[in-house]
Amino acid sequence: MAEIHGGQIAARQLRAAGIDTVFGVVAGPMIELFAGAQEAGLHVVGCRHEINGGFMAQAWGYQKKKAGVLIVGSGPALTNAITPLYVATASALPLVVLGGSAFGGTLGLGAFQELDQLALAKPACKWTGQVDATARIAEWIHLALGKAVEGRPGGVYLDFPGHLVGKRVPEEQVTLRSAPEVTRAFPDPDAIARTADLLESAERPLVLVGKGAAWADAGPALAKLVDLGIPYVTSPMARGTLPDDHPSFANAARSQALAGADVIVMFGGRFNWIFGLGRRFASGAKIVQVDVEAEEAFSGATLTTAIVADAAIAAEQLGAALAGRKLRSAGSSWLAGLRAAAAKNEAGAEKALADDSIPIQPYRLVNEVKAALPRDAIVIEEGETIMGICRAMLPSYRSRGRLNAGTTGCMGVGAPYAVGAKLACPEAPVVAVLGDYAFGAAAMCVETAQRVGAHPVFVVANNEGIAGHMIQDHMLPPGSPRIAALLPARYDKLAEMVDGFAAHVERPEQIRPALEQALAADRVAVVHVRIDPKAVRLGGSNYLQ
Ligand SMILES: Cc1ncc(C[n+]2csc(CCOP(=O)(O)OP(=O)(O)O)c2C)c(N)n1
Repeated sequence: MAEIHGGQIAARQLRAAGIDTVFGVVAGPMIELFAGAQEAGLHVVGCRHEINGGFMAQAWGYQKKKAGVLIVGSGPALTNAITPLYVATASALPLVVLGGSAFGGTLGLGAFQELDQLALAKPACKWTGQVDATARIAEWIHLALGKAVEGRPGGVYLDFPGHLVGKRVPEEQVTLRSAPEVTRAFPDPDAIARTADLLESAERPLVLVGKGAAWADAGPALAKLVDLGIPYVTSPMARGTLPDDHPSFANAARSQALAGADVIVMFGGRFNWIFGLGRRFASGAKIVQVDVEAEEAFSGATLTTAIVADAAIAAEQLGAALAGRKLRSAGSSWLAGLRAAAAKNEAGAEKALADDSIPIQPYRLVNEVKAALPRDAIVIEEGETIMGICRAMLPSYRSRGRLNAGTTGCMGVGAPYAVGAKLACPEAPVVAVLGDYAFGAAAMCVETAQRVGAHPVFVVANNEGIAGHMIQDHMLPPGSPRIAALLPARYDKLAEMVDGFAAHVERPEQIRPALEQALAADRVAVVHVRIDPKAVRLGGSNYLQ
């Protein structure tokens, strides 16, 4: 009777669920899982740190609309995976961590890497489980993959007690599970009819778009709504769900839009700090929220109605309900006023965008990236100063094509997100504009990227520190040792280290050719741009808004 070990069972279930790529750092007691995955023909991406692997996996999963899978060993390997689990859950990205833990039979005695891994993972996860028998591994993986992607996506941890991993069981005892068809949540027709009436009679309607709408691929359905002349504002990562050159796109007049609207319909986003905790609206404004989770109805925003539904289906039905009706706001000055405000806000940065100075000003760098950016690019931005400027200035035209520090503002996500996204979408140009701190926090991803044949372009905006020298010079004691300012290191050397494409840029006119060569290089690319350490973003911090 043929016997198979736990790693082979896991790999077969992953394969059956349509997972062809997994991420991880090879470690005990999970070596059999890596071996099983390779034997089953999965692409196993060996990462340089579990935190990077967890971010790669969640970006891969977000692009593929599947669970991103990270395999880690016990003890410190698992603690390293807690941050990506927390980020995945907070940012609603699909991640499954399969973590080995110490062998049963020795627990309590100081076993190697002994740790209550489930307890540690729990607050960072939407679901946790622990394998209780080798023959049930397929079933546990089936559960974990489903929990990560259904409802609101998030982080899931499945613990593998070490002694169950290498154990062999007769093949007949193993049953692979197949995923059920999960229908998408349809909205209450009555609530849709009432929301359509609200939008029809609104003087200043506004649509808000969150990452749930991107996950639901709601762009075409949302277009039917905003094409009626309704302005819309997106969360930073929902950019591109509708192309940013849509005439109703109002992110550049976001404050005016939020404060001025009298009817707001939110699709797939949460009223957390990213939308001002739901407190930025005019008093008396009517707010309808469409979300797959009913509990989201209770937040800082005072809702008129919460519609529990898939964002694409709700948008489609709302569009159908409004077809042929004339909105009261049509032809009014509401959309035109926001467009004018957006143009004025954008004009405020015009001089900075064209600045010829040396050292290079960050707005000029971002303007050059914008000019070189292919329309189908996946764009990633990270840092404090540079992320804020990219968010304001770089467009997105592709659904799920925008990734950044997200709900948790976590630094160190940008480089691994770029690798994970590139592995999921090899045909897409992937451009990650990262601060020097942000890039440095995950810089070994350059080696991983080159080794696994994922070739993003990393643009390192080097202003020599955390928010350049701003914090060091103005917020820390004068003359104190440098803790926020960093050395003017040559990060392009990291690309040279692995025979990637490296460019070092100090003058504005060198930026575009370097970017164009990097995009065409077919190797991992680091375009290192020295920018003014004293330069700040117009308009203040990303996190204190
Ligand atoms: C994991 C984590 N640690 C620390 C911070 C605090 N923090 C916010 S922005 C930032 C770095 C910004 O510097 P850089 O990436 O060089 O971009 P710049 O602001 O200089 O453009 C840090 C450390 C954080 N957000 N996340």
